[in-house]
Amino acid sequence: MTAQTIELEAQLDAIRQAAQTAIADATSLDQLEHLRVKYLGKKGPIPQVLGGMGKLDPAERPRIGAHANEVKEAIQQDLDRKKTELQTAAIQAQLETETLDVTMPGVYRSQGKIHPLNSTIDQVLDIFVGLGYTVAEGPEMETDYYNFEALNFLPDHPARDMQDTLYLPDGNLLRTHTSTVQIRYMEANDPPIRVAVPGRVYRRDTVDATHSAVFNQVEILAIDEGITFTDLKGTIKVFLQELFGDVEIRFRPSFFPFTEPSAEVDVQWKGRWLEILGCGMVDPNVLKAVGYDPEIYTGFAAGFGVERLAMVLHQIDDIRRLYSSDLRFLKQF
Ligand code: 2U9
Repeated sequence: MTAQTIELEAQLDAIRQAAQTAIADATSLDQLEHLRVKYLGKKGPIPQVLGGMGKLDPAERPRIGAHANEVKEAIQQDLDRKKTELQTAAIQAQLETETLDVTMPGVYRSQGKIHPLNSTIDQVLDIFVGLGYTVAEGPEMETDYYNFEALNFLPDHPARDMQDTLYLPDGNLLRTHTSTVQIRYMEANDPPIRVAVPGRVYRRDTVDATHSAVFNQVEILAIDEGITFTDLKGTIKVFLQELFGDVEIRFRPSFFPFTEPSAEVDVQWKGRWLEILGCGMVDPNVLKAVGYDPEIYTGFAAGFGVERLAMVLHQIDDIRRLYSSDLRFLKQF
């Protein structure tokens, strides 16, 4: 071995030594990357040493080449080992700072519930959707035409007194029933139709345990060729059976401007008859108003006060409980 070979080997060993110490002292992955470039990069010390091989006896060159490879591999191994070590330490540090105390009580969030009025509306609509009805909604502010005239309320008929409401300065009014929506629906659709309409309605009423000036209705309407009072009775019977179970019901004659004949329906409830809804065959004048030919089409309609149904279903004694937002009451549902 020549002195030059010995010299180059010593240089390679010195590089290995320096790299080893620097890698051992590294404290971050950034530093480690910096050392990789410094010791193993193209501009690093090893290619420089290998550049000096030109002066060597050709027989000695493979020895230096092999030694240089050993040094590179050793440095690479040091880098890999240190990298794993630093990564493990980083995870360990993160685990220590981000410990989760699974015994800590959670943040309490009270769960909202469906209001009994809304669940009653849902129940009613579910039954009619099951019978093939479409659900429709419409505006609460209405014209005299949609609320009264199209529904066969004559201008000075006393039936208007029963449904007095708030009139707005522009002549519009707050609807007294959701029948306005069926008129709009019929104007937009040709028969046959089956529609169920939920919504808020307004009346000039003195508030007490069973009356509210704002309340909710669901109304239904079915128009087709050949519909009779028998279809109305069958539909109402199925509806009340679905809602209340097996109850006895009775139809009593009544009057509404928009139906002829009209009836009110009572159910047996706690040993007495309880009025639950109004209904009837749609008056031919109402059909004419929307352009349906009453010689071809007939139909029936019915209206339910949702509060009334909810009060019966849940044994609520005062309608005002449904509007008071008292959680002691609402939490029962
Ligand atoms: C059209 C034609 C007819 C809907 C009907 C009733 C009878 C009825 C009351 C029940 C309790 C209102 O909420 S309440 O005060 N409703 O008695 N409603 S027939 O008749 C219609 C609807 C739309 C086009």
